[in-house]
Amino acid sequence: MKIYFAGSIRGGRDDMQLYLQIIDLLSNFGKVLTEHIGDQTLSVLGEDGPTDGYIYKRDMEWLNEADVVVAEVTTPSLGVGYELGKAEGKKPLLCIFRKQEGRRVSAMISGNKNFQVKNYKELSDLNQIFKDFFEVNQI
Ligand code: 6IA
Repeated sequence: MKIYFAGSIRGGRDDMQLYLQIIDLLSNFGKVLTEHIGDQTLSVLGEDGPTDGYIYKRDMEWLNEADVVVAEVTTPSLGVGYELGKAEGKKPLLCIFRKQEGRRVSAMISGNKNFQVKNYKELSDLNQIFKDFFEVNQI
């Protein structure tokens, strides 16, 4: 099972620690192709070597190769929204959103029946959400 995990980079790195833990949890269900999303050395500028063109091409290849896409959508990110749009209708998608005061998921995601959005409060809630998702979408 190849998993494409999407999370904000230039959209904001507030949840970086959490991404790291989510990637760890997802590794129990398959190979996470995008482990760098939780990379603590990656700042909001996301600059350290490869060009943006290289990153785009590599990520699109991984997205095509992935069996499923799991996106953390609490921190709004243009890149994550783009990835979700590209994958829509092609592979199973799961969006996870940390419910909190003053934040709502974009209607372009929550209003789209192709996107399964699951709310959670803390990391421990995710295990069951992932179990259910991967059970239904076994490869
Ligand atoms: O608009 P954002 O930067 O928030 O978009 C984040 C999403 O786009 C993530 O889910 C990634 O899959 C992808 N993405 C955007 N920037 C990068 C990036 N930059 N590296 C990998 N994926 C990215 C810095 C790379 C660094 C290791 C040289």
